[in-house]
Amino acid sequence: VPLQTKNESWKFPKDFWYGVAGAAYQIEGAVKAEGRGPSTWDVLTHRVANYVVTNETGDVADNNYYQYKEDIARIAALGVNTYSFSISWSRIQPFGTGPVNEQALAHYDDVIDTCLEYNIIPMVTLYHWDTPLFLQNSYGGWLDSKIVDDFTEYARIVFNRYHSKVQYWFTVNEPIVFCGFYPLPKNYFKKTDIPDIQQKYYCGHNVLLAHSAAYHIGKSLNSSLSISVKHNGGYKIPRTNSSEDAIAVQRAWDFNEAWFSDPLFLTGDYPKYLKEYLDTFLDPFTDEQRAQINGTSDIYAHDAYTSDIIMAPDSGIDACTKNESHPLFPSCYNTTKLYANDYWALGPAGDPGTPWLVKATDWVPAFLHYMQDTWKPRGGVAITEFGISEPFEALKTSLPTIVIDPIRSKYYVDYLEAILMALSEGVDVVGTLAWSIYDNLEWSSGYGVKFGIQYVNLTTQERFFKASAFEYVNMFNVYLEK
Ligand code: GBH
Repeated sequence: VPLQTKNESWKFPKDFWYGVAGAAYQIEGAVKAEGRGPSTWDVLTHRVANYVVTNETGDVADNNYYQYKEDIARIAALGVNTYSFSISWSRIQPFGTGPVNEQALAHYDDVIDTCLEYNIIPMVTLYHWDTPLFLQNSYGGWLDSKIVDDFTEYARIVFNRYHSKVQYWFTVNEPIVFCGFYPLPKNYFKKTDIPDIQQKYYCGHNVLLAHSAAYHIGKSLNSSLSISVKHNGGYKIPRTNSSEDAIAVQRAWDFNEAWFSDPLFLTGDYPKYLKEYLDTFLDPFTDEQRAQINGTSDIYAHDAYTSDIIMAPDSGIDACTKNESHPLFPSCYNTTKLYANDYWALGPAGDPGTPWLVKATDWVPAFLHYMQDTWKPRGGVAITEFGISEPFEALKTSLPTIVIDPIRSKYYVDYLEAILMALSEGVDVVGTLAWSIYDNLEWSSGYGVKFGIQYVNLTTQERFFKASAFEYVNMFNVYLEK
């Protein structure tokens, strides 16, 4: 009888990076400080009633703009080795184009230098959803190809300033998500003639051009930089083994991850089914553009929180086309996606505030294999966000300084074990980033949905570790190759 389980030999490689992540608008606050210009999110939070369910804003958030030194010291003390944050474009260029704000550049210099002092690897995301308002209102932001040059110029400024200190870069966070914000609420932003259902794809088109242009600028400054897009989505599991569900799964990949991953890693162009659809209203990429886009992502960076069950509609895989003008109209895909919570017991139900997220850690090895085998990233696969929200009130213990969060702890332990298993099976996983460094503005869900491995008292701005922070780092104490 074998006494040892196979995890005897499990190891994270020596150079594995393991850290925590946050994003500018969700944590910084200080929205009017040191020359910051407004972004789309200032309008969404201040002007659009109930866009954030609680009508909360990022005005103060976690006060990270002022407490970053304490924040970095705390994560260093915890024992992780990486901090991933985003830069606010409208701090660097208050109008998104034109004048550069030296105070903001000096601020992020200090954030980066503080990381380096503590031996924390800084990772920078250029854009995590906060479009400078001037760009949104002058030409529609990501809907217009003008943003390609503006983003490229912004990237040039930031790469120029920090390329000798920062090795890991992400240009844009989750384009599927922020392109999906379009159409933005009417009457608050510049009007556009692009039909609602096409807007997200115009956005995606400009994202691919802007990202790839920025990539080439970064690489020309320093060819050893690692520059990637942060992808997102769930692993796609067919509801049954029917051939229709298999088609539904393939469509789901095509209209989500592959929308950006196939152009970046494989072909410079969209996956087949998506391309057929997009060619009905977008100019196809030119040969030159395809050459510019192809190969411009070093790691397959995925924010992989969960899995989704995918099925063909009850009325058949093509039933959704009946009243549509094109056989691959994306509603075909939309009607096939089911939240795991509702349809299949993948794991314990999550926070009611995040119905899209269940703990589906059993599927992580298959997911990692799929990413590596499908997109073959030269820099390996990384989980650049993972985590689970857990309501706080029920979890507060009598101790004043620690929060017990068993659902999150179990999620991190099981997820990291699944990564160890995938590593032992040959998947080149290079790092993980826990979302999030602490509870923060969970976008339109407000502050009540809590993903942090630290709790923040938003009145006093005091930080408290949760138990999951220690569980997370302990996995590396135990399994990191010495
Ligand atoms: C990440 O997105 C973000 O990068 C990060 O800023 C955020 O705080 C974190 O997740 C936690 O949510 O409400 O049913 O329409 C993860 C991908 C895509 C998951 C949008 C939630 C909305 C589902 N997210 N999705 S629904």
